[in-house]
Amino acid sequence: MTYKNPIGVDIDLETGIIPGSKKLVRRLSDLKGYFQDEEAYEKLLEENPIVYEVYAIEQEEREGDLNFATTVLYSGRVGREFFFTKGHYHSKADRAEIYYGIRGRGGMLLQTPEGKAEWIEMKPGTVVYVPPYWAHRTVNTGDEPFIFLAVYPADAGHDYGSIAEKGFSKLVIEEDGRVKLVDNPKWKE
Ligand code: S6P
Ligand code: ZN
Repeated sequence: MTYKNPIGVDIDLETGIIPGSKKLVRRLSDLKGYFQDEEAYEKLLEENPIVYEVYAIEQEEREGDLNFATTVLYSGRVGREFFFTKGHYHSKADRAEIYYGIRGRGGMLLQTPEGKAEWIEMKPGTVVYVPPYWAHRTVNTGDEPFIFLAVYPADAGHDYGSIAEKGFSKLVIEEDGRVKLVDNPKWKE
């Protein structure tokens, strides 16, 4: 039997950086078709800001093993919609996940394949359990980077297809300085 070596790392709680991790950058141009307000999207595309960065330590896709990653989701809006991550189901749909809030304010939008949505507010210290089968997307509703840790099965994988195509049944928007969830007019089951 050969054993893997344990890992201990310190997350930089200001920047979200995990030493030795693999970095992924998502700019606004990577999120084409995701936001409701296409005009506002095209306008902001001139700047093409970074929407989020992911710092991941991942293992081979094997049952029983775990990956972990921080996400740094920047503050911003496209029209009235707050910046968000793409959102996904897991390729192995029954794989669950744990999130832990590190910095900033935001929340998680979750959804069953039938479109039943849940919104869970997150701040530093909040733990969110993502049950099997639920799609999940994080949203920055604050004015500083929203940073969190995710721990997920190494064989979970990401299924972006259906969210890229249909989105979530709810939109998270700003209205009169408040965070509001409204029905997505484009949602179809
Ligand atoms: C992985 C976990 C997170 C996200 C990250 C970016 O299962 O849920 O690390 O990958 O927050 O979001 P997305 O939807 O672009 O993968
Ligand atoms: Zn996930």
